Amino acid sequence: MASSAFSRDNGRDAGQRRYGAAVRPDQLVDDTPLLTAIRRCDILVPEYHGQWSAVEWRKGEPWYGNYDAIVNFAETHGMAVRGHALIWEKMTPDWARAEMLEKRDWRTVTRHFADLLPRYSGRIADWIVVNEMIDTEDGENGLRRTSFQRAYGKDYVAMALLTANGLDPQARLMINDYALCYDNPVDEARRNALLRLVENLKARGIPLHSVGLQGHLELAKGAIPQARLARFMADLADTGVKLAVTELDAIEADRHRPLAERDAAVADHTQSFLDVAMDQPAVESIVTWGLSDRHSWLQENAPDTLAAVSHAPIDGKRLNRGLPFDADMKPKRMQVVLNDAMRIQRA
Ligand code: 9MR
Repeated sequence: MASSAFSRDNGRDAGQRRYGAAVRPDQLVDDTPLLTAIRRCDILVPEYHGQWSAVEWRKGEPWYGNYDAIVNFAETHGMAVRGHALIWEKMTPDWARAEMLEKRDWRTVTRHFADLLPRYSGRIADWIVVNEMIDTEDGENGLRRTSFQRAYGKDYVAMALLTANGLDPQARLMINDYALCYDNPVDEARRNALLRLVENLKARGIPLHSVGLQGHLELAKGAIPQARLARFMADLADTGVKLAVTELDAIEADRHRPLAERDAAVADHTQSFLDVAMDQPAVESIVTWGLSDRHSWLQENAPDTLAAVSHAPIDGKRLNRGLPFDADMKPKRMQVVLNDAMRIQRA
Protein backbone atom coordinates (compact mmCIF):
# COMPACT_ATOMS: atom_id res chain seq x y z
CA MET A 1 0.00 0.00 0.00
CA ALA A 2 2.99 2.34 0.38
CA SER A 3 3.45 4.78 -2.49
CA SER A 4 6.31 4.14 -4.86
CA ALA A 5 8.44 6.90 -3.37
CA PHE A 6 8.89 4.98 -0.14
CA SER A 7 9.80 1.56 1.07
CA ARG A 8 10.08 0.11 4.53
CA ASP A 9 12.87 -1.92 6.03
CA ASN A 10 12.24 -4.95 8.19
CA GLY A 11 12.31 -3.05 11.47
CA ARG A 12 10.21 -3.87 14.49
CA ASP A 13 6.70 -4.64 13.22
CA ALA A 14 7.02 -1.75 10.82
CA GLY A 15 6.02 -3.74 7.77
CA GLN A 16 2.36 -3.79 8.66
CA ARG A 17 2.13 -0.24 9.93
CA ARG A 18 0.66 2.44 7.75
CA TYR A 19 1.22 6.17 7.81
CA GLY A 20 -1.40 8.71 6.90
CA ALA A 21 -2.60 12.28 7.24
CA ALA A 22 -5.79 14.29 7.38
CA VAL A 23 -6.37 16.22 4.17
CA ARG A 24 -8.69 18.84 2.72
CA PRO A 25 -9.87 18.46 -0.90
CA ASP A 26 -8.39 21.78 -2.07
CA GLN A 27 -4.95 20.38 -1.17
CA LEU A 28 -5.26 17.63 -3.78
CA VAL A 29 -5.48 19.69 -6.93
CA ASP A 30 -2.32 21.70 -7.57
CA ASP A 31 1.18 20.35 -7.88
CA THR A 32 2.58 21.69 -4.60
CA PRO A 33 5.15 20.44 -2.08
CA LEU A 34 2.22 19.69 0.19
CA LEU A 35 0.73 17.41 -2.46
CA THR A 36 4.07 15.64 -2.81
CA ALA A 37 4.01 14.91 0.93
CA ILE A 38 0.37 13.82 0.76
CA ARG A 39 1.25 11.33 -1.98
CA ARG A 40 3.68 9.61 0.36
CA CYS A 41 0.81 8.60 2.65
CA ASP A 42 -0.74 5.16 2.84
CA ILE A 43 -3.99 6.46 4.31
CA LEU A 44 -5.91 9.70 3.75
CA VAL A 45 -8.51 10.95 6.19
CA PRO A 46 -10.91 13.77 5.33
CA GLU A 47 -10.14 16.39 7.96
CA TYR A 48 -13.58 17.95 7.85
CA HIS A 49 -15.53 16.97 4.75
CA GLY A 50 -16.66 13.56 5.94
CA GLN A 51 -18.64 14.89 8.89
CA TRP A 52 -22.42 14.51 8.82
CA SER A 53 -22.99 18.27 8.76
CA ALA A 54 -20.53 18.60 5.87
CA VAL A 55 -22.26 15.88 3.84
CA GLU A 56 -25.92 16.58 4.66
CA TRP A 57 -26.28 20.11 5.94
CA ARG A 58 -29.89 20.11 4.78
CA LYS A 59 -31.96 17.03 5.47
CA GLY A 60 -32.37 14.73 2.49
CA GLU A 61 -29.91 16.69 0.33
CA PRO A 62 -26.61 14.88 0.79
CA TRP A 63 -23.69 16.16 -1.27
CA TYR A 64 -20.64 14.00 -1.73
CA GLY A 65 -18.48 16.20 -3.95
CA ASN A 66 -15.74 16.78 -1.40
CA TYR A 67 -15.81 13.26 -0.01
CA ASP A 68 -15.66 11.82 -3.54
CA ALA A 69 -12.71 14.08 -4.40
CA ILE A 70 -10.68 12.61 -1.56
CA VAL A 71 -11.74 9.01 -2.21
CA ASN A 72 -11.08 9.34 -5.96
CA PHE A 73 -7.65 10.87 -5.37
CA ALA A 74 -6.72 8.13 -2.92
CA GLU A 75 -7.86 5.44 -5.29
CA THR A 76 -5.92 6.91 -8.20
CA HIS A 77 -2.76 6.90 -6.09
CA GLY A 78 -3.23 3.52 -4.42
CA MET A 79 -3.97 4.84 -0.94
CA ALA A 80 -6.58 3.80 1.59
CA VAL A 81 -9.20 6.17 3.01
CA ARG A 82 -10.50 6.26 6.57
CA GLY A 83 -14.03 7.57 7.01
CA HIS A 84 -14.11 10.24 9.74
CA ALA A 85 -16.68 10.20 11.34
CA LEU A 86 -20.16 8.70 11.08
CA ILE A 87 -21.23 9.96 14.51
CA TRP A 88 -19.75 13.00 16.19
CA GLU A 89 -22.03 15.19 18.25
CA LYS A 90 -20.15 18.37 17.41
CA MET A 91 -20.60 17.89 13.66
CA THR A 92 -24.16 16.59 13.67
CA PRO A 93 -26.52 18.86 11.76
CA ASP A 94 -29.12 20.72 13.82
CA TRP A 95 -32.00 19.11 11.94
CA ALA A 96 -30.70 15.64 12.86
CA ARG A 97 -30.28 16.50 16.54
CA ALA A 98 -33.82 17.86 16.65
CA GLU A 99 -35.23 14.86 14.82
CA MET A 100 -33.43 12.34 17.05
CA LEU A 101 -34.55 14.03 20.25
CA GLU A 102 -38.11 14.44 19.06
CA LYS A 103 -38.73 11.01 17.49
CA ARG A 104 -36.16 8.81 19.23
CA ASP A 105 -36.25 6.72 16.07
CA TRP A 106 -32.99 4.94 15.19
CA ARG A 107 -33.88 5.26 11.51
CA THR A 108 -32.48 8.82 11.59
CA VAL A 109 -29.06 7.27 12.17
CA THR A 110 -29.61 4.32 9.84
CA ARG A 111 -30.49 6.62 6.94
CA HIS A 112 -27.30 8.63 7.47
CA PHE A 113 -25.18 5.47 7.62
CA ALA A 114 -27.00 4.06 4.58
CA ASP A 115 -26.08 7.18 2.59
CA LEU A 116 -22.37 6.64 3.19
CA LEU A 117 -21.44 3.03 3.90
CA PRO A 118 -22.85 1.35 0.76
CA ARG A 119 -21.70 4.26 -1.40
CA TYR A 120 -18.10 3.77 -0.34
CA SER A 121 -18.19 0.02 0.22
CA GLY A 122 -14.89 -1.48 -0.88
CA ARG A 123 -13.44 2.03 -1.24
CA ILE A 124 -13.38 3.16 2.38
CA ALA A 125 -11.93 0.25 4.32
CA ASP A 126 -12.16 1.63 7.84
CA TRP A 127 -14.60 3.96 9.49
CA ILE A 128 -14.58 5.93 12.67
CA VAL A 129 -18.14 5.08 13.63
CA VAL A 130 -18.31 7.10 16.84
CA ASN A 131 -15.97 9.97 17.62
CA GLU A 132 -15.40 11.53 21.07
CA MET A 133 -17.97 9.65 23.13
CA ILE A 134 -16.13 9.71 26.45
CA ASP A 135 -16.80 12.41 29.05
CA THR A 136 -15.96 11.61 32.65
CA GLU A 137 -16.58 15.11 33.95
CA ASP A 138 -20.06 16.06 32.74
CA GLY A 139 -21.07 12.75 31.19
CA GLU A 140 -23.19 9.90 32.49
CA ASN A 141 -21.25 6.77 33.46
CA GLY A 142 -18.32 8.08 31.46
CA LEU A 143 -20.35 8.66 28.29
CA ARG A 144 -20.74 12.15 26.88
CA ARG A 145 -24.24 13.59 27.04
CA THR A 146 -25.01 13.88 23.35
CA SER A 147 -28.15 13.91 21.25
CA PHE A 148 -27.43 10.26 20.47
CA GLN A 149 -27.02 9.29 24.13
CA ARG A 150 -30.14 11.25 25.12
CA ALA A 151 -32.30 9.89 22.31
CA TYR A 152 -31.19 6.25 22.32
CA GLY A 153 -29.54 5.64 25.69
CA LYS A 154 -26.08 4.43 26.60
CA ASP A 155 -26.11 1.56 24.12
CA TYR A 156 -26.05 3.84 21.10
CA VAL A 157 -22.35 3.09 20.51
CA ALA A 158 -23.08 -0.63 20.19
CA MET A 159 -26.14 0.09 18.03
CA ALA A 160 -24.06 2.28 15.73
CA LEU A 161 -21.39 -0.41 15.32
CA LEU A 162 -24.01 -3.08 14.58
CA THR A 163 -25.77 -0.84 12.05
CA ALA A 164 -22.50 0.00 10.29
CA ASN A 165 -21.53 -3.66 10.20
CA GLY A 166 -24.89 -4.57 8.67
CA LEU A 167 -24.48 -1.98 5.91
CA ASP A 168 -20.89 -2.90 5.05
CA PRO A 169 -19.80 -6.20 6.61
CA GLN A 170 -16.29 -5.85 5.16
CA ALA A 171 -15.56 -2.47 6.71
CA ARG A 172 -13.32 -2.27 9.76
CA LEU A 173 -15.05 -0.26 12.46
CA MET A 174 -13.43 2.10 14.94
CA ILE A 175 -14.23 4.36 17.84
CA ASN A 176 -11.95 7.29 18.53
CA ASP A 177 -11.23 9.66 21.42
CA TYR A 178 -8.85 12.25 22.89
CA ALA A 179 -7.18 13.21 26.20
CA LEU A 180 -5.93 9.73 27.02
CA CYS A 181 -2.17 10.12 27.17
CA TYR A 182 -1.13 12.12 30.21
CA ASP A 183 -0.64 11.64 33.90
CA ASN A 184 -3.51 13.61 35.41
CA PRO A 185 -6.84 12.63 36.99
CA VAL A 186 -8.92 13.59 33.94
CA ASP A 187 -6.89 11.57 31.43
CA GLU A 188 -6.74 8.68 33.91
CA ALA A 189 -10.51 8.66 34.33
CA ARG A 190 -10.98 8.88 30.57
CA ARG A 191 -8.61 5.94 29.99
CA ASN A 192 -10.59 3.85 32.47
CA ALA A 193 -13.94 4.84 30.94
CA LEU A 194 -12.77 4.03 27.40
CA LEU A 195 -11.31 0.72 28.52
CA ARG A 196 -14.57 -0.22 30.27
CA LEU A 197 -16.55 0.65 27.15
CA VAL A 198 -14.28 -1.38 24.87
CA GLU A 199 -14.28 -4.36 27.27
CA ASN A 200 -18.06 -4.28 27.33
CA LEU A 201 -18.40 -4.07 23.54
CA LYS A 202 -15.92 -6.85 22.90
CA ALA A 203 -17.40 -9.13 25.61
CA ARG A 204 -20.77 -8.83 23.83
CA GLY A 205 -19.30 -9.61 20.41
CA ILE A 206 -20.13 -6.16 19.02
CA PRO A 207 -18.18 -5.56 15.76
CA LEU A 208 -15.45 -3.20 16.91
CA HIS A 209 -12.12 -3.75 15.18
CA SER A 210 -9.93 -0.89 16.25
CA VAL A 211 -9.70 1.91 18.80
CA GLY A 212 -8.31 5.28 17.77
CA LEU A 213 -6.24 7.33 20.20
CA GLN A 214 -6.25 10.80 18.69
CA GLY A 215 -2.84 11.86 19.99
CA HIS A 216 -3.26 15.63 20.10
CA LEU A 217 -0.17 15.98 22.27
CA GLU A 218 0.04 18.91 24.67
CA LEU A 219 3.49 19.81 25.87
CA ALA A 220 2.10 21.84 28.77
CA LYS A 221 0.66 18.65 30.25
CA GLY A 222 4.13 17.38 31.14
CA ALA A 223 6.10 14.33 30.05
CA ILE A 224 4.38 11.35 28.46
CA PRO A 225 3.91 8.80 31.27
CA GLN A 226 5.35 6.00 29.16
CA ALA A 227 4.74 3.05 31.47
CA ARG A 228 1.16 4.12 32.17
CA LEU A 229 0.40 4.70 28.48
CA ALA A 230 1.97 1.38 27.52
CA ARG A 231 -0.18 -0.40 30.14
CA PHE A 232 -3.30 1.31 28.77
CA MET A 233 -2.52 0.30 25.19
CA ALA A 234 -1.81 -3.27 26.33
CA ASP A 235 -5.07 -3.41 28.30
CA LEU A 236 -7.00 -2.25 25.22
CA ALA A 237 -5.18 -4.72 22.98
CA ASP A 238 -5.95 -7.53 25.44
CA THR A 239 -9.66 -7.07 24.71
CA GLY A 240 -8.97 -8.09 21.11
CA VAL A 241 -9.00 -4.72 19.35
CA LYS A 242 -6.32 -3.24 17.16
CA LEU A 243 -5.14 0.30 17.88
CA ALA A 244 -4.45 3.38 15.80
CA VAL A 245 -2.97 6.80 16.46
CA THR A 246 -5.50 8.83 14.51
CA GLU A 247 -4.89 12.58 14.86
CA LEU A 248 -1.29 13.08 15.90
CA ASP A 249 0.00 16.64 16.36
CA ALA A 250 1.47 18.67 19.19
CA ILE A 251 0.33 21.82 20.94
CA GLU A 252 3.38 23.79 21.99
CA ALA A 253 3.77 25.00 25.55
CA ASP A 254 5.91 28.04 24.77
CA ARG A 255 6.06 29.85 21.44
CA HIS A 256 8.53 32.49 22.59
CA ARG A 257 11.69 30.43 22.45
CA PRO A 258 14.03 30.17 19.43
CA LEU A 259 12.59 28.05 16.62
CA ALA A 260 15.22 25.31 16.97
CA GLU A 261 14.36 24.86 20.64
CA ARG A 262 10.66 24.81 19.93
CA ASP A 263 11.04 22.22 17.18
CA ALA A 264 13.29 20.09 19.37
CA ALA A 265 10.74 20.16 22.19
CA VAL A 266 7.95 19.06 19.84
CA ALA A 267 10.12 16.35 18.28
CA ASP A 268 11.29 14.95 21.64
CA HIS A 269 7.77 14.86 22.99
CA THR A 270 6.49 13.14 19.85
CA GLN A 271 9.35 10.67 20.05
CA SER A 272 8.46 9.84 23.62
CA PHE A 273 4.85 9.17 22.60
CA LEU A 274 5.76 7.18 19.48
CA ASP A 275 8.27 5.05 21.40
CA VAL A 276 5.32 3.69 23.37
CA ALA A 277 2.96 3.38 20.40
CA MET A 278 5.48 1.63 18.16
CA ASP A 279 6.32 -0.85 20.89
CA GLN A 280 2.71 -2.03 21.00
CA PRO A 281 2.15 -4.63 18.27
CA ALA A 282 -1.61 -3.87 18.12
CA VAL A 283 -0.91 -0.36 16.78
CA GLU A 284 -1.54 -0.60 13.06
CA SER A 285 -1.31 2.97 11.82
CA ILE A 286 -0.21 6.49 12.64
CA VAL A 287 -2.11 9.40 11.12
CA THR A 288 -1.05 13.00 11.65
CA TRP A 289 -3.78 15.64 11.71
CA GLY A 290 -2.48 17.41 8.66
CA LEU A 291 1.08 17.77 7.41
CA SER A 292 1.90 21.47 7.35
CA ASP A 293 1.53 23.97 10.17
CA ARG A 294 -0.07 26.31 7.66
CA HIS A 295 -3.19 24.15 7.49
CA SER A 296 -3.45 22.91 11.05
CA TRP A 297 -6.67 23.19 13.09
CA LEU A 298 -4.37 24.53 15.80
CA GLN A 299 -4.15 27.78 13.84
CA GLU A 300 -7.88 28.22 13.69
CA ASN A 301 -7.87 30.64 16.61
CA ALA A 302 -4.54 32.24 15.78
CA PRO A 303 -4.23 35.78 14.41
CA ASP A 304 -2.85 34.42 11.15
CA THR A 305 -5.87 32.24 10.48
CA LEU A 306 -7.15 34.14 7.48
CA ALA A 307 -3.78 34.22 5.81
CA ALA A 308 -3.29 30.53 6.54
CA VAL A 309 -6.58 29.65 4.91
CA SER A 310 -5.98 31.84 1.89
CA HIS A 311 -2.43 30.52 1.27
CA ALA A 312 -1.12 34.09 1.56
CA PRO A 313 2.37 34.71 2.98
CA ILE A 314 2.33 34.35 6.74
CA ASP A 315 4.67 34.77 9.63
CA GLY A 316 5.29 31.10 10.32
CA LYS A 317 7.01 31.85 13.61
CA ARG A 318 3.76 32.98 15.13
CA LEU A 319 2.04 29.70 14.35
CA ASN A 320 1.97 26.60 16.48
CA ARG A 321 4.65 24.24 15.12
CA GLY A 322 3.05 20.89 15.87
CA LEU A 323 3.09 19.05 12.52
CA PRO A 324 5.92 17.42 10.54
CA PHE A 325 6.32 20.34 8.09
CA ASP A 326 6.36 24.06 8.78
CA ALA A 327 4.10 26.59 7.06
CA ASP A 328 6.45 26.65 4.03
CA MET A 329 6.66 22.86 3.86
CA LYS A 330 10.15 22.69 5.30
CA PRO A 331 10.48 19.39 7.17
CA LYS A 332 11.09 19.81 10.89
CA ARG A 333 12.62 17.47 13.43
CA MET A 334 9.18 15.99 14.03
CA GLN A 335 9.25 14.69 10.46
CA VAL A 336 12.55 12.94 11.13
CA VAL A 337 11.11 11.37 14.26
CA LEU A 338 8.04 10.18 12.39
CA ASN A 339 10.00 8.82 9.48
CA ASP A 340 12.27 6.97 11.81
CA ALA A 341 9.41 5.60 13.88
CA MET A 342 7.61 4.37 10.79
CA ARG A 343 10.83 3.08 9.25
CA ILE A 344 9.88 4.87 6.06
CA GLN A 345 12.84 5.51 3.85
CA ARG A 346 13.30 6.93 0.43
CA ALA A 347 13.79 4.12 -2.07
O1 9MR B 1 -9.21 19.81 12.17
C1 9MR B 1 -10.61 19.81 12.06
C2 9MR B 1 -11.10 21.20 11.73
O2 9MR B 1 -10.59 21.64 10.49
C3 9MR B 1 -12.61 21.19 11.72
O3 9MR B 1 -13.08 22.52 11.59
C4 9MR B 1 -13.17 20.59 12.99
C5 9MR B 1 -14.68 20.41 12.89
O4 9MR B 1 -14.99 19.49 11.89
O5 9MR B 1 -12.61 19.31 13.24
C6 9MR B 1 -11.22 19.34 13.34
O6 9MR B 1 -10.74 18.05 13.60
C7 9MR B 1 -11.10 17.46 14.85
C8 9MR B 1 -11.39 16.00 14.60
O7 9MR B 1 -12.36 15.84 13.59
C9 9MR B 1 -11.84 15.31 15.89
N1 9MR B 1 -10.85 15.51 16.93
C10 9MR B 1 -10.44 16.88 17.18
C11 9MR B 1 -9.98 17.53 15.87
C12 9MR B 1 -9.50 18.94 16.13
O8 9MR B 1 -10.55 19.75 16.58
